[in-house]
Amino acid sequence: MNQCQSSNVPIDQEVVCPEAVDRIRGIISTLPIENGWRFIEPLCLYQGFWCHPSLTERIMLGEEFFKAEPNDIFVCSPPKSGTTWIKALTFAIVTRTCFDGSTSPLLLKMPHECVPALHRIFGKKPDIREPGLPLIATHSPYASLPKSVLNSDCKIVYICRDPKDAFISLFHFKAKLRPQEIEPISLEAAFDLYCEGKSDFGPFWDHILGYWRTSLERPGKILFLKYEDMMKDTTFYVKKLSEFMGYPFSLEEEKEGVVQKIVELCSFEFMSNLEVNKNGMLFGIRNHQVRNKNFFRKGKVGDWRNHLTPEMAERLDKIIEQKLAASGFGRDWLNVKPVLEEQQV
Ligand code: PAP
Repeated sequence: MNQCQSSNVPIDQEVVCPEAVDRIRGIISTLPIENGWRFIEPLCLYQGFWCHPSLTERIMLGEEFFKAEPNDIFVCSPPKSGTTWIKALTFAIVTRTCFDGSTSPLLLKMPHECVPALHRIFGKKPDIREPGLPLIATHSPYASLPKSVLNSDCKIVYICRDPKDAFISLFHFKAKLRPQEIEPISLEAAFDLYCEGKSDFGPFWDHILGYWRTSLERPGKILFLKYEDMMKDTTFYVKKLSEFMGYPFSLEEEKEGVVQKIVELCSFEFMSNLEVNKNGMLFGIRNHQVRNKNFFRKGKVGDWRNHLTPEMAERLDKIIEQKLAASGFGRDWLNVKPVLEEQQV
């Protein structure tokens, strides 16, 4: 046992090297701060990404101390891009032989409680893994993942979403969590910050590109998914996910409709109507309580049209075009279709 390990440590106390925690807090206290969102905590800039200090602490601890197992599967995403959904799907896929549709823990626990998140609890528990479950979720950018994850063969599932919808989802979520004594930020001011890359785990374009580029270099390592594609053909992507994760459906399972049952169990309509997701609570940043229902707002593609002006959409589209589409990706998120290409067809 080295100095950073201890036995019999109660859950919910810092168990990773206290010296490391002090050192990391010292580093965080020197980072640039952004408080424009006027939220429970400001954002700090770590390794080129903005993140709440309490989460940055977990990310830094994870980078240094988390030991990936070869069978671990990391479920990664920028915020508000389908995390809850992909957690439910991956959980349902890997646990399907233990539970059926009437006994799944997803019926009683919110997906965030079923799949542990590195950036929330690492350092609070001796081992954040749930027994028998290979899944660990995080919003960490690719380069800030624990070194053992980057250097091992453990797999990564990544989901992202049209930033216009991800922004609207984030704006509504933060508005609901804001303590009453803090004055709300306007949609316009939040949008400016988002476009400047100053949002949770932003800049969104660098978050996406980190995983996208690695998925091209190491396709066996990262399965790169988009919310919109998954909405269009969930069945196809559930099969793809299960194959990638090493839990393929047998022909018999397919005939018995197991895939379809998972699709339905994890659907927005079904999940958002479960008692736990309507009335349950989670602990969020600094132990602020978050209503589970806040993770289930509309679950639609293109809701941004109800909130962004054409000018705002165009501004974000330009960023998508310059930062993402130029790297060969994300073109289908652009509101304005490329005229030249259409004329040539
Ligand atoms: P997180 O980053 O805080 O975990 P995340 O789950 O990534 O949040 O994003 C929440 C969005 O996913 C919400 O989108 P909206 O605000 O545009 O409605 C939420 O409604 C949507 N969502 C949650 N569960 C599902 C689901 N089962 N299917 C499809 N979309 C879902």
